[in-house]
Amino acid sequence: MSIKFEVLHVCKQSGARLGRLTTPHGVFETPFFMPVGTQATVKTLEPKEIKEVSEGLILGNTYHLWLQPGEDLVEKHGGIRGFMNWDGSVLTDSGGYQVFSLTEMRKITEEGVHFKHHKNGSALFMSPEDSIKVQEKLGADIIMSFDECPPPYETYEYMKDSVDRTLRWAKRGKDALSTDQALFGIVQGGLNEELRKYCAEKLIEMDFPGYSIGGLSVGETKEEMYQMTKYLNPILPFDKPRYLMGVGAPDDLVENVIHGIDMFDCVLPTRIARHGTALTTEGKIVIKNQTYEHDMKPLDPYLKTKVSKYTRSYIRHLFKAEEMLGMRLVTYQNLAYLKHLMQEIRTAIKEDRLLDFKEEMKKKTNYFKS
Ligand code: PRF
Repeated sequence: MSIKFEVLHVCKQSGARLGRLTTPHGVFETPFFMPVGTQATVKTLEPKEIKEVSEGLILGNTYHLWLQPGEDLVEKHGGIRGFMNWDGSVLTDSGGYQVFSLTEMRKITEEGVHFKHHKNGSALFMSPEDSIKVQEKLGADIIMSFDECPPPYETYEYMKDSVDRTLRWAKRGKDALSTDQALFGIVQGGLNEELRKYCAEKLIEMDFPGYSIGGLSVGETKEEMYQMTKYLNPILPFDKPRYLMGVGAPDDLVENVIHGIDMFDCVLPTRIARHGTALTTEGKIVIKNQTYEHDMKPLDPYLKTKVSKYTRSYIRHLFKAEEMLGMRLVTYQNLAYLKHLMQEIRTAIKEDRLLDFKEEMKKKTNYFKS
């Protein structure tokens, strides 16, 4: 196993954890946020810029790279890192979630999932072993078990079968692994606490180097999500990293860190950037709005970065004129803001004042208003 994790401090006010994760490609303070680089690129940014606005870890997607350009070509470049010229760390998702969220005509069998290509409709199949073999070639430091992510309001009977299958798939993936990449188990079980506990305990018996929480932020309310991370906090091993998959809105980051989460990823900051929504220390702003037509301030007056030299007025113009630079600048800003937020969260944990920090953030921003 090629990662190391230590909890360095527990916030006396909130119970949040400050830790250190060491991978073959760096040492990272937790909790942290990973930008999403689905196709071996964080959309619009060069690796040098990704470095500036991240902690040094990104997420890649097995599903997409398997389909295009294929794992063998990526392996020929020395994995995702060599392919995209990234010298930081990479985590890959297993494809489980993408198969369920992007594709239609799925048929789940014990062996794996039959489904249609999300663009050309061709017939495809992926098993837990296939996912591991592809992830070995993609070469990430941290990889994920192949899981099923069912909708949150499925029946108990469906969820129980699904969790049992996800557990069998986790075991098969673990047995198939032939590298020292760190394979995480994924806790599923929808909104049912009993099933979540059962899933977590069975995965813990299998002894993974880290545990992911899947099946959240898939249509349930924020309160339901927070309730589940709170519930799982004392069940998951204290000394292993916990990764909440696909969650990354500013309020969700703070709330879930309080419930013991160490790692996050989400397409939200980069996706909304391309539609002109900026995340700033003052809150969310929709840059295309008329309000910004004559606004001479930078996107984020309180966070100095290389995009601070442009006015809101100019960036609004770029979006109105459909110029690509607009997307790039807001992407940079949004990731820079999340990096800054996670840094502030870590400092607040260190100083035992994360609950105070949350209250200040509630007052200063619009992130907690739904
Ligand atoms: N499983 C996997 N990846 C994921 C999820 C999941 O449940 C989610 C759900 N938020 C995001 N990404 N494998």
